[in-house]
Order: sequence, then C-alpha cells, then structure tokens
Amino acid sequence: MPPPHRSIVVLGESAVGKTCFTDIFIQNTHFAFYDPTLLHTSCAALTLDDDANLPWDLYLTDISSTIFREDPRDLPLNFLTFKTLLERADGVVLLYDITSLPSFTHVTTSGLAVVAANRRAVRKEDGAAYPEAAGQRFGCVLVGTKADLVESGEGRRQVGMEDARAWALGKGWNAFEVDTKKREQVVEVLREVVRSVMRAEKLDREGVEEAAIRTEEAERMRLENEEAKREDTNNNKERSMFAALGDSVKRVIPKAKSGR
Ligand SMILES: Nc1nc2c(ncn2[C@@H]2O[C@H](COP(=O)(O)OP(=O)(O)O)[C@@H](O)[C@H]2O)c(=O)[nH]1
Ligand SMILES: [Mg+2]
Repeated sequence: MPPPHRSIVVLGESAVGKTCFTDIFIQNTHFAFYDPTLLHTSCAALTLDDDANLPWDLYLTDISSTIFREDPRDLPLNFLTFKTLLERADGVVLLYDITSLPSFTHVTTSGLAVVAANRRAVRKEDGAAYPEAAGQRFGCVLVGTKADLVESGEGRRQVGMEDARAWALGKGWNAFEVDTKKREQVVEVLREVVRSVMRAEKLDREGVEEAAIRTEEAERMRLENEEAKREDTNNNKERSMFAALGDSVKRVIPKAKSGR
C-alpha cells in the first residue's frame, strides 16, 4: 500500500523563512536549487514516533501571505493557483518571525482569514457537506522562526512565546519556535501538523456521519407523520360515513319497529 500523503501549505509574510523551512525538510539544505528538468519533488517522508510503521509523504508548498494583502489583480495567475493550493491543503503551518511583530499579526489575522475563506464546502468524494460553516477543517500549527537570533542576542524578540502559545491554544493548535537551519526542529513541527490533520479529519468524518444520521432520522419522522396523518384522514372519513349511515339507520329502524 502506498504511504498516505498529505499537502501542507507553509504560509507567512515575506522573509519570515518559508523557503528555508520548506527546503530543510524536503532537501535537507537551506535555499535548495530546484532544477525543473530534474523533476525535483516537493515531497519528503515523515514518520510519527507513535506510529512507527507508517511513514507519511508530505508535500510542502510555501505561499506568501503578503500577496493576499496586495491587489490580487496584479497577480491573477498566481493568485488563483494559491487559492487552489489553500483549498487542497490538508494542513497549514502559520509561520512568523519572532523578531517581527507585524509578521505575527498579519499571519494570525489576514493570513488565517485567507485560509478559512478558501476551504471546500462539500466533500470531494461524495459531495457530503462539511459540518462546519467555514467548510473543511484543516490541521494547523503556529511557528515562530529565528529563535537562534534571539538566543545569540543578534535579534530582539518582538513576539512573546506565551502570547503565541495562548493564541494558538485558543484555536486548538500548538505553537513552536524554531531555527530553520535545524531539520529536527522542523520535523517535530511537521509531526504535530500531521497529528493536527488527523484530528481535523476525524472531526469532519464524525460530523458528516452525525449529519447523515440526523437527516435519516428526520426523514423517518416525516414519513411517520405522513402515515399518521393519512390514518387520521381515513378514520375521519369512516367516522363521518358511519355518522351518516347512523342517521339513515335511525330513520329506517323506527319504521321497521312500528311495522311489527
Ligand atoms: N537566523 C535565522 N535566519 C533565518 C531563519 N529562517 C530564515 N532565515 C533567514 O531569513 C531570510 C529569509 O528567509 P526565506 O526562507 O527566504 O524567507 P521567505 O521569504 O519567507 O521564503 C534569509 O536570509 C534566511 O537565511 C532562522 O530560523 N534563523
Ligand atoms: Mg521564499
């Protein structure tokens, strides 16, 4: 059986480290050189520690949240491609730079809003409506980059770890801080994305099943009501028939008695 594959979008403002984050996972290097003639893949295998026999194939694409704040008419083609990628994404890494507060503010507001606005309303396989009004759920983590700069004193922290964690927890997600040169840190983040994707998929599956049961129940009740109404009408008809019959019987019987 082929390994399960999932698509992950790495979303963040320009220069937060999306390319570094993606390349260290896929190619195990910073700023990999992609030669299109060599058909470089954007996919790498990932094993969850609690699920050792199941390597996942993760496809990573990095998307700039900056372009969504600019006029999309400037980039009609890219914009459409990005919307499709967001719609197809199973998981999202919201990336910001811990030395830049605007990078955190933008990705957690307009960046996240763009993801939410581009989710599928119905399930691709069978057209079943997703239970949430916002459409298909997605796995997600919040990740601050350039942790090494703050540690070495080269950069000043502008986003508190606790603030980031509190924001993420409010959404049901985890938060991390990484140095994108350290692959193991990036892999740890992606393991959590996969777990979050699995939780999102389970909730959607259960929601769709519950909705189907509710629809079935509503249909059964509707049929029962119709049947009850039909019976009521028949009973009423019979009653009025007997009532009418009763009058004529009353009219007939006294005559019969008097004739004795
Ligand atoms: N010190 C440090 N620099 C980083 C880190 N991640 C990215 N960078 C640097 O930030 C700059 C922008 O990175 P890039 O991946 O091109 O950002 P993108 O525009 O989001 O794709 C580059 O100079 C990177 O070397 C990190 O974790 N630590
Ligand atoms: Mg880049």
